[in-house]
Amino acid sequence: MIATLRQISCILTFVLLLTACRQQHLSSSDISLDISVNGLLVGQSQISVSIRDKNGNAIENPGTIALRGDMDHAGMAPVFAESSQAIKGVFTLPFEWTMAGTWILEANLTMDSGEQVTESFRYEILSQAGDHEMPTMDHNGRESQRMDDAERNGTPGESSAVYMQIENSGASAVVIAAANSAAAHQVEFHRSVVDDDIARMEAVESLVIPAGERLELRPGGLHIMLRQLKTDLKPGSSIGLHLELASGEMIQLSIPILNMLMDEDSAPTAVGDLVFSKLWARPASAGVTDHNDSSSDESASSR
Ligand SMILES: [Cu+2]
Repeated sequence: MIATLRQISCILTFVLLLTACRQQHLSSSDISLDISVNGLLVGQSQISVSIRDKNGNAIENPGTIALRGDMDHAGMAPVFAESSQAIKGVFTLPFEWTMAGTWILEANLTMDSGEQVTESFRYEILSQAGDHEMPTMDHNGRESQRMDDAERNGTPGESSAVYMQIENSGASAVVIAAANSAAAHQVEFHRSVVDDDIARMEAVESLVIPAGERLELRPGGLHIMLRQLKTDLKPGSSIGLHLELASGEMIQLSIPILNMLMDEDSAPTAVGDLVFSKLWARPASAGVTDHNDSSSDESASSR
């Protein structure tokens, strides 16, 4: 009897809370976020983000929208845009596609209540000159492809890139012959190159820092590629990176995982003649890999 009363009062409180919430603000689950892009060629475009409630009605002051565009390979620089001015529930933002290729556009709405709604979309951006290859998009008047969670978690996942500046104050050139990290199965030196507005990456055998010079690893240029990640790279965490010099010397660095590099993040590390600064790596999630751990547990228990 007491339990029943308590249950009833619980339900009542819940209903009251729900009603109160509904009156104050919309919850994030009541919101739908849609994107339309005016311009799918390299260069300036205009992106409209419309925020509607469940019934399709425009929401007057939805909050602040933040766009982040990433190319599907990790070596390129992301593009950002932000606006808190919506007209009849629609934000209109200028956005620049800096390269041709596949882009993942993430739209994040922060409501006045602090709640957030995030959706990701995939776009194929073509170069101005007119490409030979047709983009992989549907032709039903929708140029975007909403991504499901599995896709989102897998992309740009599995790979990330490490950036840094290396200064050589010594009298002879330093050659970094190899790199490895416990965070990835494969670590390679890459260079992002652009041919006819198409971005691609090519492998570089070693990193050479001439005497008295500085080598810059940055988005859109040289980078250290982490492939087949073993662990998720979460913003705020860090990973270890070993560099092997041609001289045989080993250098151990700690690389912070950052969404983007800020000045305050750069703490230089000096090793011999070299000074490493502006170290960072892109967040990414490890791909779906084999789960050998669980199978070994099984074989242990069956014995
Ligand atoms: Cu790369």
